[in-house]
Amino acid sequence: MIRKHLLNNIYIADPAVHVFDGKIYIYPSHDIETEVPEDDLGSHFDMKDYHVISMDDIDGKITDHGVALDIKQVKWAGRQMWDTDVAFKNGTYYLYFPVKDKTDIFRIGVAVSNRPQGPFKPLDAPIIGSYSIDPCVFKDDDGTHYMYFGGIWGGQLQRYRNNKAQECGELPADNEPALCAKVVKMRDDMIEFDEAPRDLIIVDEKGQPLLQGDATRRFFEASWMHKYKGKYYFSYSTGDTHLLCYAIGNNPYGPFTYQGVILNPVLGWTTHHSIVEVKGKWYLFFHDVEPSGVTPLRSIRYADLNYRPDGSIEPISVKYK
Ligand code: FUB
Repeated sequence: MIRKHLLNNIYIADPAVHVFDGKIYIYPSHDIETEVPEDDLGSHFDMKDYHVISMDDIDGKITDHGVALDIKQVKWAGRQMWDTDVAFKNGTYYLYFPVKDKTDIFRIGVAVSNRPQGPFKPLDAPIIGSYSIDPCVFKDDDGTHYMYFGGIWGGQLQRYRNNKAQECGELPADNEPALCAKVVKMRDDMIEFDEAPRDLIIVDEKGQPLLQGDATRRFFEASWMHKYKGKYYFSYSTGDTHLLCYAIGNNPYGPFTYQGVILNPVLGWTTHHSIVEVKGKWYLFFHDVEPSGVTPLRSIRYADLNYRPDGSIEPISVKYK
């Protein structure tokens, strides 16, 4: 079943969803009306703060907890607060957020709170060695946390190779291996990387890395990781082909083998999601622009996510009137 949109007095997108203390917390981007014209770099996504939303239960009461972090609190920030995620360790909630610094380069910052709904206090500088967008922080069963991140085009991932900024960052040619999302183990204190970010390689059914020209399967942005029956499911958006896809691996670093589509194109240019288990049932949270009808003003909804007996996911399609 695909539910209606969560809230009608605020535009929210890029849902990262977690269950903390038995309650569902949604950490979204907060879309706002803007005069900035639309372009391929996503300049029209000019967000300035984050709200935290909670749900007492699936289909339960929804609460908007208000501003949890404002760009004005972040000393090093320039503009555009994009997709965030939150992790919990030893009594502290860590909010990871990508924002452009004052030189217009995306970095990933950290803000902390002792409550899941915030407010969050940002640290003075971004994570050393961080770049690009869309952090997702996954806790493995042994308690180790890994960050998955990256996004091409406006997400600036094409500007980097081997974690170093290039003089002229360009996408690989269509017949070359696709640009990869990144995966990195978090340090014990959760505020820095514990190693250099690694390429997250997605291979096809023959074990060959997906190519850049394989636009309906290669990575674009919106990383999410979840574990199902001992396997690691990496899911992501294909961006300009508007699909949410997934690939399966045997460990947090991969390689991951491409499996298929989770969500067919929704209304709006971007598609972005998270997958969460609540009381033994699985859900896909995602956004579309059905309420507003315009690209930069998105709204979150969710659907039941069903696994087949072989562990594959039944693709979801939203039917619009
Ligand atoms: O919300 C801004 C950007 O749009 C996100 O970072 C991308 O994943 C896309 O949803």
